[in-house]
Amino acid sequence: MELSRLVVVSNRVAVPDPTGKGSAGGLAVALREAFQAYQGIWFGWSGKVAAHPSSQPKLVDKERVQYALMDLTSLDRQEYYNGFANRALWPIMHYRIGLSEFSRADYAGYLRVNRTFATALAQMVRPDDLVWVHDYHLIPLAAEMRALGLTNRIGYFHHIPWPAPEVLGTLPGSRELLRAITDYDLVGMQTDRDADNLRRALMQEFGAAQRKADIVDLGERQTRVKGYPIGIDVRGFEQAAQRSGNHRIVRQTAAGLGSRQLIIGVDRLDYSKGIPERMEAFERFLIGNPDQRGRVTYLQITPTSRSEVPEYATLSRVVNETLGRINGSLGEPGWVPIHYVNSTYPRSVLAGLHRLAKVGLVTPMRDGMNLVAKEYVAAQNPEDPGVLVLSKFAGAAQQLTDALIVNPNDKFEVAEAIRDALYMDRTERITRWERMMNAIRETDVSWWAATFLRDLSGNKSLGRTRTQV
Ligand code: GDG
Repeated sequence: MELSRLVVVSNRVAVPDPTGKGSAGGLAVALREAFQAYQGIWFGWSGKVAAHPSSQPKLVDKERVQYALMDLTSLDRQEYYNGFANRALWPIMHYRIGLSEFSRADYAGYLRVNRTFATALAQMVRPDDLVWVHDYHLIPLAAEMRALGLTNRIGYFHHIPWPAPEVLGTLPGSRELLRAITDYDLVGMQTDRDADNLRRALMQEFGAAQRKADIVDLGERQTRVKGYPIGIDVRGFEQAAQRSGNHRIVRQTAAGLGSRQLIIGVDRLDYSKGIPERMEAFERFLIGNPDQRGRVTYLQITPTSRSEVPEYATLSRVVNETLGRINGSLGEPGWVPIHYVNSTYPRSVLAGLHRLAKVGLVTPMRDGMNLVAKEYVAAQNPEDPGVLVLSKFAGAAQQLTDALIVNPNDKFEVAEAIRDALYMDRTERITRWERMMNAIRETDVSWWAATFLRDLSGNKSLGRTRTQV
């Protein structure tokens, strides 16, 4: 009998680069081990646009994994990716109703790309394969696969928040998306609160019953909806931080600091991350604590992202204005309060910079999990760890309760937390850090992938009627 294979589907596919170096993203690290247990396929968009893309993926075989890469048309990219996924769904999922721009054409493009992917997948997937779909770009994928007659076990993991039903309900098409999500056997969320939001929406919209704690019953089908907090490669990040002293950038940063304390923020340029709000909180801290001027430096590392989406261009302007104003009004010759860089650094450099920083500022307005919070903790020196200031609206706050938890909408509160972090004594820092480190070790990325896949593969008893597709 052939063993079941793992078929992963995500918007973008991380093909290992030929040098083997590359900066492996979280998902690639997470799946590396899963792909050692199961032989597999990783299917998704190549990131490329073509005038007449093939309906078949380009196949690349590497290290037991077959990467299956689809090109899109530029209209697909516009409607499916920039449009519905990133201009309509992303803001709604992050509770930003006012920023959500719905367009029927974009929604049609989103469904079209999901159908194209399902059609290509249907030709590759064997009956016993486990299919694991990732993120909001691909919510209707299982429904499209079922329509083509596939009865495989299909799981979905949602990397971003799932909002309260009242918020999701403002999005045209949300009822259809909810219907489509019930075509998955297992739906994973970052937190129990997100899972609860989805279960409540299904119950309200379709009168579904809750059979067990995490199983929603719609009569002919049952879907398990459960929290699986994503983790990081704790050991790998810890080791990278320990060895990071050799990196030029880390050494130069340490030398440039002298006796100043470093505060760090690392986020994609995204309005969900609360970057201008955080800069204003730091400004408030400097105004309230004039003795700290010239004694701290806040380094904000922010690779640009989604620059074709208008709201991101606006954010870029706002960040630059806020930064310029604060540095102009509070800076002095020889001291720049905020260093802001848009470069992308190797993970080993990030790990080293986190280790140098006495305070990690992770203050998103909303975040599914936020891996940076966990990376900051993993990078610390156990003898003299820094302090994490963490937004209550990051999924990570459910686990890292020993961080200084703040409401990012209150810059006075964040400013006080920065102060408390800088003045915290070493014994308290160590106690808090040890508890956080235990939490992230217990639920590291291997645990996450293995737990999800165990539940997905053991899910047969849920009783989807295989003929009703
Ligand atoms: C989504 C959800 C959820 C950042 N700058 C550089 C760099 N990064 C890395 C970080 C971290 C990753 O990117 C970002 O992950 P986050 O979790 O912080 O945020 P999103 O990108 O929004 O991710 C989020 C996540 O999915 C996983 O499920 O936690 O809530 O929004 O690993 O270190 N990496 C490198 N150079 C950089 O300059 N190499």
